[in-house]
Amino acid sequence: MPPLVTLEKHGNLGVVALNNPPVNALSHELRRTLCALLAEAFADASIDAIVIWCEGRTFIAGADIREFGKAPLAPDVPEVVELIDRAPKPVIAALHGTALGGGLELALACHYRIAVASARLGFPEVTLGLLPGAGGTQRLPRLIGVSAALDLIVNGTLVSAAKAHALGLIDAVIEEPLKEHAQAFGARVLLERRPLRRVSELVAQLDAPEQLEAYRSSIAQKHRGFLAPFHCIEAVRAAVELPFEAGLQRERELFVELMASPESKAQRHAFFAEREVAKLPGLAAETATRALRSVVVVGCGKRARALGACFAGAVPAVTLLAGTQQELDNTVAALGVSSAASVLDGANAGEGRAGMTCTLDARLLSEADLIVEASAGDVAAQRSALARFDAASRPGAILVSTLPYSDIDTIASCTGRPADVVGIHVYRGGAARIVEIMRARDTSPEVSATLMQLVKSLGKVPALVRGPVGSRMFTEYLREALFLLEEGAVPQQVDRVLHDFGFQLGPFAESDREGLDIEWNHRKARFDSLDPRARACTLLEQICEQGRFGLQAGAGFYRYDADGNPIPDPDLEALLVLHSKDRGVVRRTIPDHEILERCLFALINEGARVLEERVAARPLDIDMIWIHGYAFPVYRGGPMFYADQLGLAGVRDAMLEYAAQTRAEHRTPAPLVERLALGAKGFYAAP
Ligand code: 3H9
Repeated sequence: MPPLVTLEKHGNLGVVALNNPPVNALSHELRRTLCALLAEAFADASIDAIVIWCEGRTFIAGADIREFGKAPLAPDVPEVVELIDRAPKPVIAALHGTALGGGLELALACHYRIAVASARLGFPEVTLGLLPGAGGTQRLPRLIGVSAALDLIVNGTLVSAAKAHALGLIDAVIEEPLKEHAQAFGARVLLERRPLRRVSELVAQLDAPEQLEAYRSSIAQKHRGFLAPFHCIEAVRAAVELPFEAGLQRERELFVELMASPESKAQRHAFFAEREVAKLPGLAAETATRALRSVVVVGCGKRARALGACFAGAVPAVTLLAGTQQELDNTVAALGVSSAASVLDGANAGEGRAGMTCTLDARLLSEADLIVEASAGDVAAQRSALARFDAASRPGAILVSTLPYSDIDTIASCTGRPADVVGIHVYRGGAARIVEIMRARDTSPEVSATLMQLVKSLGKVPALVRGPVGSRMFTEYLREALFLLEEGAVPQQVDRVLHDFGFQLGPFAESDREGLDIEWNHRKARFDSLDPRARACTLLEQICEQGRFGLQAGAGFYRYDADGNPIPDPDLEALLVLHSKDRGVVRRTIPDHEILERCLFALINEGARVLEERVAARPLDIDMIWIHGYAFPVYRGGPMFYADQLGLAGVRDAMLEYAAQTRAEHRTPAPLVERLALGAKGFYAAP
């Protein structure tokens, strides 16, 4: 292995190169070697200035996150940074790739900073539930002012080299190759006898006396539930109110507090889970994939348009196949709209407009590499559609089902090529970052790998599963919420409790937004298999039978005003009261904590069943689906991580208690919950 750090002499310049792939994280061994070589360069009388740069694809991307939570080993990142600040000769940081977190802090302690044009700089610590803990919160406001510093630190925004230069964060944008131009810059610093510019010696000042309070109020709603953004503001306050050394100490205290917080633990878990989710055990990284040059999405409805817009970002030819002239005309008209409505919703809206066409010509099926069924509303229709595609398409074409609740094995079995069949589920009309890829029993690894690669190329996170996960868990969550309505709660109370927990929307507002017909159809399809209480809880059909299909229809669990804002509806509440009476249920005031626990535990319990049945391979797949698909608060780490933090014995006991209290059989803890609770284990430590 090449050394992690080297020191070369070029005339009177010392060039320190870091080489710690993939992202030059500041690991312990790297810090140790770096300090030793810096000390050597400081002591070497033949070296007048030092350039620090990195081999590989990036400058230092931060502290080594894998060391977090372990006993700190000296020298720590702040020690390295302060060593550079106190250097007796100019130190120049030469940046490329991403200079992030501790990496940018190291650069800020240097006396000059230069970057190539493609470099990006920032403090993403806040996304890990942390703050820059190696002087970043003290130096950045001193260098670029409080307002710009708050923006970078609190929002984790990355800036380009040009922007960084405009802000005064770097001294120059230089040409490539980096190493040579950095040395030339170093030589200039010496030639011009530029002074040692220590950022720590500058002064940070507020623009207005109430600036920090005003900023805090302005971010309160956006960062609701998170701890780190508010600690970041406090650290910046220290930069303006305290001398540098005392400010560093305050920053350290706040950093240590965050590091120990459940919020940061959950966010760090989410960081690694997001990278792990795409590496599925059993699907080798080198699995071959098929080329995707053309995709036909069959249908022109909401689902089809959302899928088409997604794919158009990554596949050269994406065509929506209309069933009728009317559909074709409507879709073409919708494609022409310039607002972000309909087709262009989602992250890839721009590309979607450029790359998508619509046709009536079904002969296109014979040329497609991927055919997506997005028009059928039930399993029978989906089966017959896939059988038709099977006959019409060429060998090797991949056939995709998109029903969120469908049994993918049943659908695949209606074709003569089950190895080529797979299901996908996009969330929030394709705007969510997660895509569930549902492989059937016989789906070939090549087909799974092709879909995983496609999803990654869309900038989204793929979760490879054996059947519906998110929607299946949502059904149980909603069912519990409906039982609460039956027992005495109203939608706005349940939604408020889940919103306060950290969801953007509670289960009723979420269902209204997605459309109640989806859950209703699913309920009808499996009515016979429901337990007696679920069958008797007919609230969903009563609401849908009134045409209240949710937000689009103007009413669902709420009524909606012209701007789509939900309004609690007395008619709905009257319906609830009548329903409870018919069922012989005496309505009661249900405490918030009961609402929260019953809804969350229903979710967790179904997650346990999903794991037990191996529909999801790992708890992290479920956590990613819920964080990205349903906006489960990332600072709680996802339902399975959260359950582990609560302790499964407590979850099991509470479920049994509620079951006894409300005599609801379905709340029996899943066998996996029982087993783990008995063994004092969690989902993430399951045998
Ligand atoms: C910090 O600096 C605290 C200080 O303020 C104070 C200290 C006292 N450490 O994302 P990728 C791994 S906090 C360890 O797939 P990309 C990553 O897990 C840190 N490992 O690549 C993955 O491993 P694997 C502040 C790290 O090109 C591999 O590298 N910095 C770290 O899509 C490739 O990553 C951050 O928060 C790390 N710091 O994106 C930056 N970073 O191959 C976090 C990455 O085993 N990192 N890995 O799955 C990123 O945002 C992206 O990784 C980056 C590259 C943009 C750099």
